[in-house]
Amino acid sequence: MSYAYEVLQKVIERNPGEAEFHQAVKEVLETLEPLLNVRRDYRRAGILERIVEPERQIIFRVPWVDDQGKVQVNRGYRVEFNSAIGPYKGGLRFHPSVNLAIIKFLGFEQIFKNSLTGTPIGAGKGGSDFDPKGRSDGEVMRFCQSFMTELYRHIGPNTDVPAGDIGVGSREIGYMFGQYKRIKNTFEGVITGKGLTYGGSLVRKEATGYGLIYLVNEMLEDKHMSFEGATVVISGSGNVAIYAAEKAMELGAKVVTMSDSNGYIYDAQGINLDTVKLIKEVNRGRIKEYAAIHSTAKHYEGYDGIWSIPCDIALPCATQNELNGESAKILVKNGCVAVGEGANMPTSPEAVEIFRENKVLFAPAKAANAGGVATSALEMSQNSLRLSWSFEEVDQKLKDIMVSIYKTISEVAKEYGCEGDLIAGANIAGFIKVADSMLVQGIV
Ligand code: NDP
Ligand code: 2IT
Repeated sequence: MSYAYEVLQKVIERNPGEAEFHQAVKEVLETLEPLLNVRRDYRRAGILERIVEPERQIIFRVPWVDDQGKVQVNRGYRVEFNSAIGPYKGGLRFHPSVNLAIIKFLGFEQIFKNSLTGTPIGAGKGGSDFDPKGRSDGEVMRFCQSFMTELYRHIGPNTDVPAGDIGVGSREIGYMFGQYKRIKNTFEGVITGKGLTYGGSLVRKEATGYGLIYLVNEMLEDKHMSFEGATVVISGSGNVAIYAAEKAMELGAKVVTMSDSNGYIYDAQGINLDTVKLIKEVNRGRIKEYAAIHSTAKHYEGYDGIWSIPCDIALPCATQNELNGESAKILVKNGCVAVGEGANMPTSPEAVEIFRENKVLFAPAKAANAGGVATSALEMSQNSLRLSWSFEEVDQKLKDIMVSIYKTISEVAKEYGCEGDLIAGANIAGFIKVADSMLVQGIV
């Protein structure tokens, strides 16, 4: 039995019911085989056994009072997965579906993603099953304050630096930062994605979406293709989706869809992003409202149908496993040539296999959406320096990082005998740096 397979079996036995975590671990371990065949030292040092076990997992009660005066209780999580190359770093997700399996899959993926950025950040993830949708600002503030009243003791600018993810944007970051500062009586860069007036970085808001397009653009150019004139299907209508659409349009693409958990809009003329920003960022509304404003668009219930819209490039930017095998077949049939994962693990294993068989270019999440956390690392640098870089400066650094990630993962894939397989390239390249750091730090 191979070392990777043995460890995977142990992970499944030891963490029953954690389907998303099993899925993420399986994908990584499977692709590491060519590396493990030449690096026998990893086995003796128990690197795999250690890397799949979080260094620390914190689960806590989050009580708060709603606008009716009723006490509500949510569950908070922070999984501090790996600190071999830097302080734990990764977002917080507030969504009713959040559970330990989801936070662990996200934290595990973060290890390799953060390593790929080339910045000194370890990996963590957290969040809560709290649903900010439909809650007043006051309720969101009281929830965030209660969440941070426990979380503050586990984090710090050199220990663990959270940020946003689904359901956590600038409003939530502001409330959490305020509470941390109040409890600790210290103004420090403990969280990223902060507002520009109190230590945030320019480009952080745009970074994940822009970074996705920078990386996919490199992948396309490698095959003498580009975004110019391409039809693009994007799912989601949150932070990642909006800024992916913005940059894709800037490069000459026509983005024809966006979605939320209720359904999707299709505008054959090309999406008007100002309208989307107004609906989602200003009014916190639903994507359905777009079709009432633009007569060229139609709204469809359910989110699977979005993948039946013909396109050249598909960018899933909503959530995990949103693109399944059936949808992948339809995309291929309709002539889709490239897929870039803006969300974390949005493509199911069956769908990945279909893209592989049909030679669809595939940019995996760990590389493709690393621009967000990379720019968080740039925010940390600016906080340490007590400086703020210009938009152009941060954007250029982000672009350089994404280009370098693409180069690294395609070269490493080639080096380990799987040319063109960017999933293997990303997993192997991300893994080596962390594993080698663990090797020399003793058994910890
Ligand atoms: P947002 O909360 O800003 O937006 C999330 C979007 O996805 C919304 O349109 C939301 O619709 C939709 N969505 C969420 N859950 C589901 C679901 N179960 N089914 C269908 N649609 C859903 O989050 P982000 O844009 O920040 O995050 C999107 C993805 O990108 C996530 O996978 C996240 O982990 C990943 N990511 C984010 C980074 C960041 O910097 N923000 C960095 C790297 C990755 P609705 O409003 O109906 O819930
Ligand atoms: O999945 C991710 O990389 C994020 N949500 C961003 C994490 C961060 O620390 O900026």
